[in-house]
Parts: sequence; structure tokens; C-alpha cells
Amino acid sequence: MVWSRWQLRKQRRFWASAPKDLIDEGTNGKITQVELSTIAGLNRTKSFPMDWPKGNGGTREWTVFEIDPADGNNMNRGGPVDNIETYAVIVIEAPSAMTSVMSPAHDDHAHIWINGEKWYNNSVWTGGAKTILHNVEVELQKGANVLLYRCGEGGGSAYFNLHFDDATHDAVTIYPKDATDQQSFFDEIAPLTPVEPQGKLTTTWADIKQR
Ligand SMILES: [Ca+2]
Ligand SMILES: [Ca+2]
Repeated sequence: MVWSRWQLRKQRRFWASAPKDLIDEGTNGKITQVELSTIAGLNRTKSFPMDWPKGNGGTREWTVFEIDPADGNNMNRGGPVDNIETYAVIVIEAPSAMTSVMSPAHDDHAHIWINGEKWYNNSVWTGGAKTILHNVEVELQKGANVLLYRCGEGGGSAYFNLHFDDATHDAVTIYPKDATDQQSFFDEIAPLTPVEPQGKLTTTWADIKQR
């Protein structure tokens, strides 16, 4: 699976930062993380860099990056290895509205938004690379669905990944597809039809409780 992503260093651990909107902070209010999980918000990232204060990891503009699903440290890309948060985005082009089963595996606190709605919030490590503990039904709409995956890494391994059920993978096209950088990613999603706005603010569909 290919991801475009930000990797952000934090000064505090994820349990303190999870309630914070680091996209809002990193862009000085230009965009929120909820807005980033929409085509309109994603397109707005063309026009400004992420600009962090000193001691917070510096500027970290996003790029296209393919994670290795078998690598338990696939969040690490040459930056700090602990106390970081990563934001990753994919665009899922669906031929029709569909109910899909989403299966994330991840480190220490994961949040997933689709089309401006929060579908997943789990503060507990799922146990290792490719280890799935939660299969979550999500609604994809006809057109270009945006999925935003935020993952906090507190220590040890630093992992995130997800897959959908086979029927979904057979039906949809996931972007980045052939893109290798920001420009080619925007070029390949430009012809896609955005999903219809849902007309409601973020709702947390599933709050996964500690087992
Ligand atoms: Ca680590
Ligand atoms: Ca960890």
C-alpha cells in the first residue's frame, strides 16, 4: 500500500497529544485534520508547507511513500524513532456506495477519518505487524473517498497499516497508484469525482475501548 504522509515529531507523548489537532497546529490554523480527510482539504495542502516551531521536528512537508506491511518500524523514515505522530492519506475511488470492512494494525494510538468523519479511535497497540484485532465496518461513497490515518508512536516499534475486505479491494482503486511525489499524486487524483459532502461534522462512529 502506498501512502502520502506527514511525519511529525512531538514534544509530548501521544497520550497527551492525541486530543490535539497537529495539522491545525502545524499549519497555523490553515487546515484541520478533519478537513484534511476531504478532497477539498487535501487539495489545499498544495498551497502551504507544514511549518513547525524549533524543537518540534522542523518542516515536514508530505510526500508519497510506500510502507512495508511486514516492517514493524514502517513509521520511521530517518526521523526520530519515538514520540512521533504520522499522518497518512490515501484516496479510495469507489464505483458505487458500499459498506466495507476496514482492518487496521497499528502502534500506540490510531485515529482514522474518512470523508470528514471519524471512524476509528484506538489508544491501544494492536500487537505487532499485520496483527488485526478490530474489523470495522465503514461506509464508502461513490467517487473519491479520502482516508486519513493518524498514528502515534510512544516507544519501541512504530507500525501502521490497514487493509479492506477482498470485495472492496476488487472494486476500488487506491491512490497514490503510480505517483511518486506530491505533484504526480495530485495529477492522478485530479480527474476523480469527489464524493458528495455529507453535511455533518465529525462523528466518532466507533470508540474502541481498551480490552
Ligand atoms: Ca520507536
Ligand atoms: Ca510503539
